Amino acid sequence: MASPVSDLREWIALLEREGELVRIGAEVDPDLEITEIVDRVVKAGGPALLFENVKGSRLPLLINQFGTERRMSLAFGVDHLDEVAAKLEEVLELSPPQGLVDKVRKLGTLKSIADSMPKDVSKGACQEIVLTGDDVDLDLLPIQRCWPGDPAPFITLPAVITKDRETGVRNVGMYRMQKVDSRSTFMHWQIHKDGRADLRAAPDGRIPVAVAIGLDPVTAYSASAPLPKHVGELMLAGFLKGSAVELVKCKTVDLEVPANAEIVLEGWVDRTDVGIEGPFGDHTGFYTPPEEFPIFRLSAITMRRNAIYPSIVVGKPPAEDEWLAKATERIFLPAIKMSVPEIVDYDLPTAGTFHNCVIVSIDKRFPGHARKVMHAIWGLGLLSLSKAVVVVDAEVDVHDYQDVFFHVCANVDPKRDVMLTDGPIDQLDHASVLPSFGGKIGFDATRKGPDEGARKWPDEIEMSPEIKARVDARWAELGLGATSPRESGQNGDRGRRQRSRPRFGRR
Ligand SMILES: Cc1cc2nc3c(=O)[nH]c(=O)nc-3n(C[C@H](O)[C@H](O)[C@H](O)COP(=O)(O)O)c2cc1C
Ligand SMILES: [Mn+2]
Repeated sequence: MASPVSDLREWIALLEREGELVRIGAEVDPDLEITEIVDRVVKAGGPALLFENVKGSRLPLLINQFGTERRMSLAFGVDHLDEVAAKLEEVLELSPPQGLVDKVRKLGTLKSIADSMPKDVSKGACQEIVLTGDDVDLDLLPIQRCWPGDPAPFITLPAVITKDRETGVRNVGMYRMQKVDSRSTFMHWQIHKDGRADLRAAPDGRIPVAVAIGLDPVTAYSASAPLPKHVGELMLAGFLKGSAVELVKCKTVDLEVPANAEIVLEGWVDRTDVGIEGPFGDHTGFYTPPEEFPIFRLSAITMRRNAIYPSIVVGKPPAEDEWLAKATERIFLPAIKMSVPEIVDYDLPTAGTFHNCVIVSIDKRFPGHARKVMHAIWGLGLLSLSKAVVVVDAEVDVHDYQDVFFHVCANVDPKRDVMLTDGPIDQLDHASVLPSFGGKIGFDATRKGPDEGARKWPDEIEMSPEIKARVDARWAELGLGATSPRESGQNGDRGRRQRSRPRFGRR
C-alpha cells in the first residue's frame, strides 16, 4: 500500500498529478448551480472539481473527490478497495504466531494497531485563523444549497466530533448540517446514530461539539464508517492511513480536532434547543420531510490560511457518495465474516441506496441456513436497517445483478422462500408505515433440499471445463474478435464497474 496523503492539500495535489482534478475559474453559484454541474460530471464518471471562484465566498470549493472507484482507491493508496479489507482481515484474524517468521509479521501487525491511536499535538494548521465572538460567521463559507426544495444551504461533508460523557470515547460522524443563520446550524443526528446517543446520555442535556471540515480523504471517509459505538473512527483512520491522526485542543470547547483540518466549527448542542430541519434532497433520491432536530450554536470558527471547503451532493443514485458507501461495503466484509462466517460475500446495490437491499452469498450447510443469515443481517449494526435481504449460494457472484436476479427468479417458491417480518428502518425511509419502524422481506434464493420441503433440485447448466479451454485456445482462429465474451465478463451494475474484482472467502 502506498502511503495515503496527509491532508486535503496533498490530496488535491495527488488528484491533479493523476489527471483526476479540474480547476474551474469561472464564477459559479453555490445556490443549486454547482449541484447541476457536479451531478452531470459524477454521472459521467468525471473528475474531481475545484471551484476557485464561488459566488459570495473567498474560499474555493472541492467536490467529487470520491466520485469514482479509482479515486476512492487512490485515497486509500491501493489499486482495489478489497486490498483495504485484506489489511483489516489480517488484524481481525490475528492468532498466536507459529514460528519466528510469523512472529515478526504479527508483531508488525500489532505495532500498526498500537500506532493507529490518535495522538495529541500542541499546534495545528487548522487554528492559523481563530474567529470567536462577533467574528464567528458561517457566511464566510461557500455552503451549497443542493436541491430546489431545500430551504437553506447545507454543510454536507463534515466530521462531527463528540464525546461519550461516561466513557470519554470520542465519536466522529458525518451528519448534514442545515444552516440556520450565520452562527448556527441544525445537527442531523438520526436516532440510530452515535452522535445522537452522546447527546441523549448527557446528564445536563448539553454537549460540546466540534466539526472538522476539509480532511485528508481517509479521515473524512472514516467519519462515514458505521463502527460500533465503543470503537473510535479516528483509530480506524490512523490504521488505514498507516499513521496516527494528530489532534489539537479546540479553542472554546473541551474537545480535540484533527490538526490538519481546513476549517473547524466549535460550539454546543442542547437537547432543549431544537427546530424543524429539512426538507432535504437526500441520498434516497427523495426529499426527506421536515422533522425536529437539535441546533448547533457556534462559539468559534478556526481555519487554515487560504482554507479550502469540501462539499458533496447526494441525490438520486448514482451520486458521489456511492463510492464512500462501496468502500464501507468492502472494508466491513472481514468484520461481518467474524460474526457470520458462512457469509462468502455481499453487495449493497447503489440503486438500493444502501439501506434498501442487501445481496448476500453463503456457504449453505443446513436447512433454514438462508433464514439464519437474514436474521443475522437484521441484527448487525446499521445493516439491521436493511429492508430486503436476498440470499444466494456461494457460487453466485453477488456483484453480478443479472446472475442474482436469475437465481431469485429461478430458485424462489414465493410461498416457501419469502420471509416477511418487521423491525427498525432507516429514519430516511419514506415507505415504511411508521417512521423508523416497518416491514422487511427476505428472499431465500439458495438451492433447497428435501429437508426444506423441496422436490429433487436439478443441476444448473454448465459447459465442461475441457470444452471451455478448447474454445479459449481456438478463439483467435474463429475470427470472432480479439477477446472472447467469456473473458470480458458480466456486469450487473449499470456497466460502470469492472467485474474482475478478486473475491473473498472462496473455498
Ligand atoms: C455524505 C453523507 C451524508 C450523511 N448524512 C447523514 C445525516 O445527515 N445524518 C445521519 O444520521 N447520518 C448521515 N450519514 C451517515 C452517517 O455518516 C453514518 O451512518 C455514520 O456511521 C455515522 O456515524 P456514527 O455511526 O458514529 O453515528 C451520511 C453519510 C454520508 C456519506
Ligand atoms: Mn461512531
